[in-house]
Amino acid sequence: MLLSVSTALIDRFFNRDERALARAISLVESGLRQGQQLLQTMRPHGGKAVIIGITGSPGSGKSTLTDRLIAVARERDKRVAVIAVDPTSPYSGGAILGDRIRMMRWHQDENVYIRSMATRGHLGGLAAATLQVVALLDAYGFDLIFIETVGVGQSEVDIVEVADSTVLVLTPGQGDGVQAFKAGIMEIADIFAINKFDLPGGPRLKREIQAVLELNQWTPGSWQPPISETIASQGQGISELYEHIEAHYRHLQSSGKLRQVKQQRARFEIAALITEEVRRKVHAREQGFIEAVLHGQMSLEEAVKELLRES
Ligand SMILES: Nc1nc2c(ncn2[C@@H]2O[C@H](COP(=O)(O)OP(=O)(O)OP(=O)(O)O)[C@@H](O)[C@H]2O)c(=O)[nH]1
Ligand SMILES: [Mg+2]
Repeated sequence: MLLSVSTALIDRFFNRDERALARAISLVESGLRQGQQLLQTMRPHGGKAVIIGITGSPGSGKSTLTDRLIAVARERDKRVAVIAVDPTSPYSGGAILGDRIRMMRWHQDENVYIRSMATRGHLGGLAAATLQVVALLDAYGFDLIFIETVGVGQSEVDIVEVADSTVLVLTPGQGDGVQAFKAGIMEIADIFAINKFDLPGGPRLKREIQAVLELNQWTPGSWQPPISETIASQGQGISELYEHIEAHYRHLQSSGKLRQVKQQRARFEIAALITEEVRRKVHAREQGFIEAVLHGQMSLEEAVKELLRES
């Protein structure tokens, strides 16, 4: 039997009942039909939130920065949600607990919502699930949604694909600048935050980033990524970082790029679901089909066509 979502849940959601939000998120995360129905009901009410990706290596201070950014946002009376994508990396074993404790102080504030996402068992993968949760948080009425995730490219959520603005957090003295350059992740930053500026090597890292940025050809009206110097643990440089985020959003609006970013997000979400669907189909195919491909009786192209044809 196909259960439909109760109208009571929807009413409570729109009345900003946090438990209804949590329930809605669980339903969406579960990948059940009900979750998708719910999402469909909520989605038209969204589209207003600013989505900010916070990324950088493990331990660079992303959670501490996010916590400080929440404080600035609350001073400005913004409603804030944070999605902490559970790191899969072995270094970050205790990170989730750390994040919880750090951000615990927001527990009593009904305008702050913090949620971590587990890395497994999502319809369409973690990236799609994260986006679906973002859509719910947006519809619920959060003004700012932060997504914290470790690394770029290799990570399960490609933050560039999903955020309006990406803040790349680098730290001095660990060759972070060089590594970021080598890994080709400099381009993903709309804003740089050199965190732990209290440690030696901050100015040097800043010069390295500037040198790389200068290699780019700037056309009039293009966005030049600003570099913030922050000491998140002491709350320094945070307002400036916040202002850079606001400025970038204004740039997206005035240049018409915001629309492109949103379209890109929808594309990503659709593609993630298709990928998952196709993967499921491939794994469900009988041995004969797979053997035919293996022994060259059926070309890869034919196999793909056949899989895509069946619905
Ligand atoms: N010296 C110094 N330490 C900092 C600064 N910001 C954060 N830290 C410390 O760095 C450690 C890691 O901070 P987190 O905010 O947990 O870093 P993270 O990037 O969220 O870490 P993961 O989620 O595990 O990748 C903590 O012990 C912080 O107190 C800073 O500006 N200076
Ligand atoms: Mg963290």
